[in-house]
Amino acid sequence: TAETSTALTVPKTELHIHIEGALEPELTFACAERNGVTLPYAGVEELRGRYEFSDLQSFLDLYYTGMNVLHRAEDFTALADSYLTRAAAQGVRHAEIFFDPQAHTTRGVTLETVLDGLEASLSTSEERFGISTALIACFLRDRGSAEASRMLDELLEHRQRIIGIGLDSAELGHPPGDFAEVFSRARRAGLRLVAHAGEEGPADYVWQALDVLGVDRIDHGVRAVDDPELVKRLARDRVPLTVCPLSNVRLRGVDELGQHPLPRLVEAGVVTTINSDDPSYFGGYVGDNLRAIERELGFGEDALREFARNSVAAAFLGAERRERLL
Ligand code: ES4
Ligand code: ZN
Repeated sequence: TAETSTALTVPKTELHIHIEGALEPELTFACAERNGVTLPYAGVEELRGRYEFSDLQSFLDLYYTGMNVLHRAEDFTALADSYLTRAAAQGVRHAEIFFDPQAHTTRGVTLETVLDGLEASLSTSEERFGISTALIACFLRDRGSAEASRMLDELLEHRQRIIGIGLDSAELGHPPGDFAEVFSRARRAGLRLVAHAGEEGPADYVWQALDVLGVDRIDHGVRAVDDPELVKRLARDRVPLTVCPLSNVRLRGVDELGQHPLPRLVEAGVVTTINSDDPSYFGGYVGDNLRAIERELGFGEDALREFARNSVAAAFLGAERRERLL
């Protein structure tokens, strides 16, 4: 039953969750009301009804529009609390949470407001929800490397508030190699590095993320299955992939869950982890993703536990917390 399924009960670490993608329609409307924003939807059900996507860009359009209701620090606090509440209900014990600074600063919300708001929730996540948390700031690759470089300067003024940087948004035409200088500066500042690659983009973008950026993990990476040499490299070097099965289906990266490349990656010995990406938009939180692959791809209890162990191993954690999660 749902109550006892391993998918729900196994202690989980989540490594690929965009906090702005945890914005549920109810909170969108609540923030709109208190901030005097008029939404082009009659209500929660109409908004949720728009969550039908043909590709990554069709999702991003709605995602960036949705977050326009986030203005004050309290809005970001409520967003993080909403995520923690749902994640705790699905057994999450540790979460490394992405946020998109440029999606806010470019519309007049300061980095400080975003960080203050998120931290007001996350700084007590362990006491309140049993979930340790850390923040990863992602650059919007479609806005280019010059803007990313300026945002890194600003982030470095808050160096101690984030554990790493990432690279997200529209992938095609925006290869990782463009961000070589930004990532090398971040590395020198002691930040951990991740990048979305091989979500819609080709296997070559995964190679660039590895060889040019030197990332610690690849976000998505599913297109690696098109390149046997790349699969071998990922397996040999134990580079973790943060796979998001329901996201790939909703954004039409795969036709249906039963066709997902995850089993091929696992079979080839690639270290894979299961994550929710944008849980409000893609039909579920991390436990829902695990239940879906259990049902549609036939992964059993041992496999689900292995995904959870892989996530703990791939997390940017100190030895003490890591031990407690195993
Ligand atoms: C994202 Cl699914 C996905 N891909 C790329 N960038 C993103 N930002 C938020 N969700
Ligand atoms: Zn993502």
